[in-house]
Amino acid sequence: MNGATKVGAYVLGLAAVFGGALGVGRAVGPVVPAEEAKAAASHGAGHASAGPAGGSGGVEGPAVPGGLQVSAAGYTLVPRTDLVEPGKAVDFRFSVLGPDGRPVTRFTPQHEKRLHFIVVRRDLTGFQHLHPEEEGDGIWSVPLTLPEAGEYRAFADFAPEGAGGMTLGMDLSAPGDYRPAPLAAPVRTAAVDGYTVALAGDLAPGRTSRLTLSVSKDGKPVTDLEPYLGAYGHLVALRDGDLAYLHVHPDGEPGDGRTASGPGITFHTEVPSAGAYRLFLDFKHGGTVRTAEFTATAGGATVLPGGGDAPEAGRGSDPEEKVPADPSPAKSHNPDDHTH
Ligand SMILES: [Cu+2]
Repeated sequence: MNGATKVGAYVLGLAAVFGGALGVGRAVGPVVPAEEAKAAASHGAGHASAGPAGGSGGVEGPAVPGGLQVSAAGYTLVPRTDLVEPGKAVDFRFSVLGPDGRPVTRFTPQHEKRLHFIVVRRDLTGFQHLHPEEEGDGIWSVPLTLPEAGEYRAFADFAPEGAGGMTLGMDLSAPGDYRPAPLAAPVRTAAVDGYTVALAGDLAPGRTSRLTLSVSKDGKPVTDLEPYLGAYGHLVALRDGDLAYLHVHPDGEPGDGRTASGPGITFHTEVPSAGAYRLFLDFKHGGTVRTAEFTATAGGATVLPGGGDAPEAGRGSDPEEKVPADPSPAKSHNPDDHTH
C-alpha cells in the first residue's frame, strides 16, 4: 500500500513537471515557428545585404533580379485600381511612393519614357508592354484590358530622379475561371503577324551571353526595321516559376553609324539562374510594334511536356529529354495574346 502510494505520488510529480513544461511551452508561444522566423530573418538579411534593398543605388543586381518585389530601396508600387474584370477595359491607376511615403513625381526618362509598364499573366501569356501617362501628383494612368481571368503580374520599370533604375512588381487579379496554359516548349523561331523571328545564341546562367534575333517577312530578311523607343528592339525576359524580370536593350542605336536596321538585333544578356525563360521581343516595322515570343532555357534546363521546367533534369545524357529546337514557326498564338 505504502509503496503504491509512493509510486503514485512520483507519477503525479512527473505529471506536474511535464505539465509545467507544457505550460511554459504554451506561455512562450510557438517555439518552433520562432526558430523558423529567426532562420527566415537571417536568410532575409543575407538577401538584403547581397541585394539592392540594403544599398542606395540601383535596384537591379546580380543577387536579386528585378520585378520580384513590390517595394525595394525605399520605393513602393501602389495600385489605385483594385479590381480588373476580365475582358473589360479599365483606366488602371497606380503610384510609386518614395522614401518619404509620398508619390514620386520626378523620374529620369529611360528609352524615351519615364515609366515602362509590363503586364503578363502568371502563366506567361498575354504579355503587354504599355506606357502609362502621369496625370499629375504622381498618379499614373493607363488603359488596361486583362483579356482573360487569372492572376497577372504588373511591372513598373523606371528610374526615380537621383536614384538608379529599378523594376517593382505587383499582382493583379482578374476574377473568374482560370486555366493556366503550360509553358510552351523552347523554339528557335517565332511567328507573329506574318513575320518570322529567329533566335540565335543561348542563355547562360550567371554570365553574359549574346543573343541575335533576326526578323524576316515572307521569307525575306527585314532590313528596314524602325526605331522604337530609341532602339531596333526591346527584349524582356521573364523567368518561369517566379517571373523574375529582365529588360535588355540591344547593342547599338539607330543612327549611331554602326547599327544596321535589321534583320538581326543583337542583345547581350545575363540571366540570373538556370531555368526556363520566356522572351518577348518588341520590334517596329511598317509603323506597327509587334511582339515575338520564345521560350528559352539556361543551364541545361528542360521544359517538360505539359509545362513546368526541371533545371536539373536536362543536364545529362538523355537526348530524348531535350526538346529539340523547332525550325518551324511557332504554332498559332492565343488570339488574345497581343500587345499595343
Ligand atoms: Cu516601354
